[in-house]
This record gives sequence, C-alpha cells and structure tokens, in this order.
Amino acid sequence: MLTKAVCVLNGESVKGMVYFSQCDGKSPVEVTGEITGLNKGLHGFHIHEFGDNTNGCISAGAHFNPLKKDHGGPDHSVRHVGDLGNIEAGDNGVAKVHITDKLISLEGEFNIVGRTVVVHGDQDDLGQGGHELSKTTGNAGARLACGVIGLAKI
Ligand SMILES: [Cu+2]
Ligand SMILES: [Zn+2]
Repeated sequence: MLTKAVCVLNGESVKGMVYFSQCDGKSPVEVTGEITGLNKGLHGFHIHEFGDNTNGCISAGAHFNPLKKDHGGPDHSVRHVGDLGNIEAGDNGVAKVHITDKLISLEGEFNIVGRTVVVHGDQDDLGQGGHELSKTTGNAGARLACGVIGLAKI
C-alpha cells in the first residue's frame, strides 16, 4: 500500500508544497515539491518535533530526534531523524525538492505525520561547521516558513 502525506508551507514571503510517499511502510520515503520566495542558494530543510504552529514556526520545537543523536547530514550515520539537509533555490527563488530519505517514515517509531517541516534562511552545515549550533541545528538560521505534515488523500 502506498501512503502519502502532504505539507503546505507558509511564511511571510516563502511558500510551498511538499509531498511524501512511502510504499508498505518501508524505507525509503520520497519527498518532492516546490518552494518559492527564497534567496538564491542553500537552505536548511528539516522535520521538527511538534506539529504545533500556535506561535509560528518556533512552536514546532527542535529537530525530530527520537534517537537522541547529534545533528548531521541526511547521509551521515549520526543525524537527527528529521535532518533532511538542504534545498537549493535558483536565481528565481524557487527550490525544487527531490529527496529520497531512508530514515523518516509515515508510520511507526520514526513517523513524521503530525510533525512540522521547516525551511530555514541559511545553509545547514550538516554538523560540520564548527559553530556552537552545528551539532544541534546545523546553524541554519531563521525559520522562514513551516507547515504541519498531514496524511494526504491519494
Ligand atoms: Cu530546522
Ligand atoms: Zn538536526
């Protein structure tokens, strides 16, 4: 069975739509979508713990981290489950999302449904930047847009 989820991202000038799909609860999860209104370049892209946007994107809490590990890149063995790395916007401010991730899931222990996608103002250093925030947030800066992930109608 194919499970699908969707997230509508809303920020002051950054907007977008992100889709997730997973076959039979197995790895990987495919993430696709498009985000507009960004500055050209790389932007941190994460799943944060809570599906709570009551006080804007800040209420989403920290990166989804059920294994209590340090922050890292999506291909690292040490990473938060919610660490999806960066998306890249072109000159037109649009980032196309094409991610295949082996850790996030739409069910079970690493279920991201009901949690929040956050797009950041700066590049995620994937834990390698040597900044005091590198091992917790990747020093990715402000939360430009966010949205809660929900199950999608097929
Ligand atoms: Cu984040
Ligand atoms: Zn992280």
